[in-house]
Order: sequence, then C-alpha cells, then structure tokens
Amino acid sequence: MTLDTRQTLIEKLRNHTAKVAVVGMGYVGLPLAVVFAEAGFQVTGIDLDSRKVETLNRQESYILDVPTAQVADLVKKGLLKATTDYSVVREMDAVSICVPTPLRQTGDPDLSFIINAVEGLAPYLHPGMVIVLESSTYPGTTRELVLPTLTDKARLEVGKEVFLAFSPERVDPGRTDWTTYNTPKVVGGITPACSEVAAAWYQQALKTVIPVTTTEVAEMAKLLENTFRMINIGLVNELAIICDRLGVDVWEVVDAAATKPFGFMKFTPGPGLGGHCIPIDPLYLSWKMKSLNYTARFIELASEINTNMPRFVLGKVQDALNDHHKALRGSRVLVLGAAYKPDIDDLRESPALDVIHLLLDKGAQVDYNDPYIPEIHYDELDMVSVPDVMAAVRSADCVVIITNHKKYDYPAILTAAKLVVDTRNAMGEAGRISDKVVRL
Ligand code: SAJ
Repeated sequence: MTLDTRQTLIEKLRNHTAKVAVVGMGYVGLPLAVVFAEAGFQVTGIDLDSRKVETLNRQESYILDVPTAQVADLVKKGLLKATTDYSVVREMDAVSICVPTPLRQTGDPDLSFIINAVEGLAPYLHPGMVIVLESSTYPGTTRELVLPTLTDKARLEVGKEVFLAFSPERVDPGRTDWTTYNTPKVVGGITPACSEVAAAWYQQALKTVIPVTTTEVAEMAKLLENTFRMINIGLVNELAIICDRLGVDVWEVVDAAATKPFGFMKFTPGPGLGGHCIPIDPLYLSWKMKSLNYTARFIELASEINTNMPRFVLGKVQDALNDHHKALRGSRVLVLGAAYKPDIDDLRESPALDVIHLLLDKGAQVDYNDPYIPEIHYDELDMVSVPDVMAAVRSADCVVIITNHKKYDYPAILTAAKLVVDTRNAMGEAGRISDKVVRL
C-alpha cells in the first residue's frame, strides 16, 4: 500500500529529510530556525529585509539570544541559509510563519504582515506541506486568513494534501532559563491530521510539544497567557492608585501578599505597560469580540488603567516638586531608564516615552539616561542619553526612575539626588525611609 501524503510527510519530518522554511527572521523566527537547524533540518529563513538575509548568510547574528558563532556553525554546515525569495517554498516541506502582529495607530490589529506572508507563499504551496502560523493573533485568524489561501488559491485539500496549524510563540528576549528549545510549545491544527503532522514536526526539534484540538484553542491559549499578565499588572497598578489615596505603602502590601505560598502570583506596580506582547495581544482579542458585539470589559479596563499610569507618574512628580516649593514648569527632570523593562534595549511601547512627552508638555526640561538605549527618536522626541548619569542626577531638580536597570548605582543616586520619584521601588528600603524619595 503506498503511503498517503500525511504518512510520507511525517516520515520526512521524523527522519529530518524534510526541508524547512521560517518566514520572518526576527526575535521569534531566527531562534526557531536555529533550533530546527540544530535538530538537523536544512532550514531556509525567508525575510523581506535584505539586510537580515545578508547578515545571516555572512554567518552573523543580529538577535540577542542567538550567538553569531551558532549561526556561523549552522551556515557552514549548510543547515541554515536565508533569502528574500519566496520561490524557495517550492522545495519546502514545512513552513513556519513568524511575522509581527502589531497594532495600527487606530489601536486595531495590523494583520498586513500575516496577509503579505501568506500571499508570498501562495504561488509555491504544493501537496505534502505543513504550514504553522506562530504570530500572536485573535482566535480564528488561521482559519479565516490562512486556510482560504490553501483551499481556494492553491486548491489544496487541508488535512489530506496540506496540513495547517497554529503554535503560539513564547519567546522572552534575553531570557536564558526558558528558551525556544525547552519552553513547552502548544500546537493546534485545523483538523486532527493537521495537529498530528504539526506536532510530529515540532517534536523533532523542541523539548515539549502540547497538541491541542484546534487552531482556535492554540490562538486563544496565547491570548490567555498574555491577557492574564496585562490584567494582573492593571490590578496592581490600580492598587497603587488606591493605596496612594489611602496613604498605604503599596510595595509593602504587595510583598506581604506575596508571602502567601499558594493561590497568589506577585506583580508589581509601575509607570505603565510596555513591550511588543503584553499591551498588544489582549487588544487583538477585545477587537475580535467587538466584531461579535461583545465587550471584553476586563481587557478594556486593564488597558485603560495601564495606559493612564504615565499620567499618574506625572502627578507624583508635580506633587513632589510642589512639596519642595518648585513648579514642574522650568524644573530639570532626569528620567532614568527608557527601555520597557529592566536590563534590555527594547523601547517598544515603553511608558518612558509617554512620561517624557507628558513632562515636556508641562514645560519641564527633560533629560534621560539609559545604558541600553543611547538615543530616542520617536514621534517628535529626538533625545540622546546623557553620558554622565551622576552629574545629571546632581543637577536635576527631580530624578524619575522609570526602568530599574540593575546597572544603576542606586545608593549613589540617592545620595546625589535632591528628589527622586521611584516608580519601580528600585531603591527598596533606603527609598522607603528617605524623605527625598517618593514612590508609587
Ligand atoms: N510589568 C509591570 N509589573 C509587573 C510585570 C511587568 O509593570 O509585575 C510591566 C513591565 O515593566 C513591562 C510590561 O509590564 O513594561 C510587560 O512586562 P513583561 O514582564 O510581561 O515582559 P514582556 O512584555 O517581555 O513579556 C514577555 C512575554 N513573553 C511572551 O509573550 C512570549 C510574557 O509572556 C512573559 O511572561 C514575560 O516576557 C516574562 O515573564 O518575562
């Protein structure tokens, strides 16, 4: 009996003779391409950015989590290469799509990257392929946006000739304990055969694969993961506002609650919600629900609270200067830390940008320092990180700690500063007892 398409493809996946492509060689796609290549697959990265393609083919990496030595080794072995040309897909057996899913200026999902990737693949799709979408998106995207291209355009029967699944990325840039290889990977297919083939592929390269029954379950699992974080950060941010009104130390409250060994997970207040995942993914869900005439109230409320935190920080700075008989207008304010979270160089959606805008709008003279972010060019902001942070601390009327990078010498900053607004409790106990420090 001849093997059917599914069995033939699974065989090629299991003996690693299947040819693999990864579309989108960013912070998700490149680590995924590398982990497939390390498993022995011949991997081709497809990216529209010729600079990324040239860098990889020059045996260099541009992603923090992927060492250049590893790229060089895999390229030399012929296990990794890159191209801007989708026609290579003719030779491919397995394709993973790892393109961005940002928001438009309107706050609505921008699905153009997924649509462009799928349209790029369409002319070259053929029987005997498995396609997996990894981009975080609303439940239904794989079925509504990707499936029709296979069935209508390429005229392929999904579940028999070609296999389609969704598998959410769980990459946390800069993290070394949980990596692309060892982080459990959820995989859900359009049909049971799709789930089986996609799981068989991923099981060859990843430590733990969790098959689920549909693409919607897999899409929704990712949104639950990140909505969980967004809502709990919103909760603790609202708690900071409540404690501020009550005159209670929110940091002590959170630490006390965190002593509960079960049924509680610690989140800490901050100046807002930054990053490329947490502030964005949940809005894909609330947007989808609006189209079904349902308001995802938790998400919208949490988003409103998190989005308002930069304004809450502005109020703390104004009140702190006022208590020192200074107006915000004309005062020198130094923002410490611009990245969206500590010890990384990523500025995307960072609340520091909002805080700087608000301070400038109120007439403050604003400088910033961030050891990971030498310059800010965003909207009408064109700023350079002040080189001598301690001199800037000494000359500032108020220092605002927005991102608590480990690199900062907080005791020295506390000694040198006239006034500090610490939005991250970076100074800890020394900050709690100092009359120069105001905390959220
Ligand atoms: N934040 C708070 N308080 C907290 C935690 C975070 O204000 O208690 C802020 C951060 O400063 C940042 C934003 O929220 O501005 C997001 O922080 P995050 O820790 O969630 O970091 P991200 O956005 O890098 O989230 C990623 C996510 N990974 C993926 O989506 C694959 C998330 O699922 C991870 O749980 C998270 O990293 C992590 O644990 O580091």
